[in-house]
Amino acid sequence: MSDIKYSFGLWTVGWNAQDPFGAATRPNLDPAESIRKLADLGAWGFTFHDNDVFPFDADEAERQAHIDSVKKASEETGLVVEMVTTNTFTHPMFKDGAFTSNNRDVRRFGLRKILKNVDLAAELGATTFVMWGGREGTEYDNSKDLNAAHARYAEGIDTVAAYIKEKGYGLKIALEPKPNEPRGDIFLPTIGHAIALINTLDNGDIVGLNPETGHEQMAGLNYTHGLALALHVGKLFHIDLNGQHGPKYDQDLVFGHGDLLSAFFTVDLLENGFPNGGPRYEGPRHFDYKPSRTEYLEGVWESAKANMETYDLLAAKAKQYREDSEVQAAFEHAGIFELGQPTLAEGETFESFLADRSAFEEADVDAMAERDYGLVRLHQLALKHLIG
Ligand code: 3MF
Ligand code: MG
Ligand code: MG
Ligand code: MG
Repeated sequence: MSDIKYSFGLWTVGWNAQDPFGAATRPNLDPAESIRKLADLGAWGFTFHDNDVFPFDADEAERQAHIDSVKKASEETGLVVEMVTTNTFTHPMFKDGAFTSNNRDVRRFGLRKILKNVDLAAELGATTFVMWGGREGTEYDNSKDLNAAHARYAEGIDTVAAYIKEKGYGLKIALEPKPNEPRGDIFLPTIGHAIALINTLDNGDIVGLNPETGHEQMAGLNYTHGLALALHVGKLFHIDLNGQHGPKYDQDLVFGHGDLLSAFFTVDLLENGFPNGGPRYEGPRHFDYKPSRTEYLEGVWESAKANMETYDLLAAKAKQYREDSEVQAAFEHAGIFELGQPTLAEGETFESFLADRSAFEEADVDAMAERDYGLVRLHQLALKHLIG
């Protein structure tokens, strides 16, 4: 495996493949065993929900024993706990949400569960705290006061952020948008929605995003564009990589096993950055996928390996693509470097801009209309690098 920092959620390889229509097809795995196995496969880190490691109803001694077992595996293998997240979706009490439940007692319980897990995340040295509001949403538009629901969501996130600051923890919160499933409509369905709410928070400086490939594609959106916006506004704190075939249920396929061309451009952005420079993602390449229900244990580890292998292959292809002089010439021809130039000249005033007759009155609009950008040729060059 390459020196890229790969990490996996313990709930990914640990999924026993129970789905809404059928029973588990695999046994539950011991988290410590999964950590050892992931280390053998070449991973760098792992992540987990509180209840991936200990049961919801564990008493303090039981909880600590489970945490100690994971800690030991982490220390023995050198695998880093880079992110921790909280399960506020499995227990029936969360059926109407955690931060946005109509029931205030549920909201207070959910907040306490999350704060307790923030303490654990800090103790284990994690740097990111993900919040996926899986049950924050509705099936029916009259189920909630939708303004109050967004206010309670913001209150919940802001309270967790304030707690992190008060404790002096080195943690940042990353919200994970998803349009639907398990709720009919989930609040903060896309990267853009989440950014809008983050901008209203008192402690929004430590709140960003954990976009998932499949979640954006479920909404019919372009994952790479979403990552670009999040980078542009300084909010790409973490990522969930996986595979998805367009708008349908959340498939959580191996990275690259869905829209391969999209995966290529995602890797190109992550590994090579924007063509004109700009903000870069420095965090781990984190996979949130599910070994398909048809696989048994061998298939679990094959599929885990496939995520890293696919990413490595795409990273190598993307490097060759960027280093290809024909591609660079096609970038130039397409105006990709020209887009890096500000539209107004440095220090240009409205007066000088309005006086520039070449920009408007005497502009050659026919020449502009007839320009051939060569974008199909450029895309074909990418395709040749990918499959040639
Ligand atoms: C659901 C998800 C979640 C989140 C996780 C936070 C169970 O579609 O993607 O995985 O990623 O809760 O990291
Ligand atoms: Mg998901
Ligand atoms: Mg998914
Ligand atoms: Mg996810």
